[in-house]
Amino acid sequence: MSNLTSLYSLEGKTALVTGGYRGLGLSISRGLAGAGAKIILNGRSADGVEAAVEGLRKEGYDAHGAPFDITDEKAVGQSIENLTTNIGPIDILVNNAGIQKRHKLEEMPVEDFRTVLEVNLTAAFIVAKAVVPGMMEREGGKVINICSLMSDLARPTTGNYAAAKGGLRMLTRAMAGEWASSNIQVNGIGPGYFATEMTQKLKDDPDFNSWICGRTPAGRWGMPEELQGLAVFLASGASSFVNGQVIFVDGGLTAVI
Ligand code: GCO
Repeated sequence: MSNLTSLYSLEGKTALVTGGYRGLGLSISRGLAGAGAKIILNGRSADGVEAAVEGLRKEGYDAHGAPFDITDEKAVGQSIENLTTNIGPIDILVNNAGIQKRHKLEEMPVEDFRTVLEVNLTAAFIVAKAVVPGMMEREGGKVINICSLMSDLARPTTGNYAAAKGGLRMLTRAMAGEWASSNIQVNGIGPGYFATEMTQKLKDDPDFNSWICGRTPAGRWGMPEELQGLAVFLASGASSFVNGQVIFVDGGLTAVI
């Protein structure tokens, strides 16, 4: 294996991907597995996690399931302890899980604001807080926070999501600042518009689809596999001196007005 190829290898590494059983999380999980990582897929749906694990195993990957509620600090702590004992220490954490509850702000139930912040932002803190002590003991690790184009830009009806993803961008910087000295690199990925379960209704809307294709310099929606290369880079030794950055994978959308 050439030195450069080994730089991107995840052989011998274990990655936990929250919300990793579907959508962008599953695509990222497949990319990390393809680079050699042992993959642990998290999700609230035990059936969904099991199906995704079976699928990755059929593709020849070393995949495991971990259905737990990432917003429940006690459940997270217990799950991370069990995973470390039964599968091995977690070298790579991808905080991917996220939900949307779209409303006009003035009509948004406070509960929907709270829930989106809880899942998309606070949970990233809860899971990282449970995983990072082990990384510190082993003097190294990787945390990848799945931010969004909405870490920088908002659009009507997504104020809770934009607030959460904007916070996640700053939390990424805060984590990087506090954990870099332990050789833990924390960075973010900011997806633009990708066709997933969460956005299918938007993509099926001719007016919205036309707007996004016009607003995005690449003139199209992203394909979930187009996140895999950056995920592998940020999870590997190739990014050992990259800290606190959010890199947008958005066809140029955030680069232009
Ligand atoms: C929306 C979309 C967006 C994107 C997401 C990509 O309602 O406009 O759900 O929020 O999907 O931000 O990162």
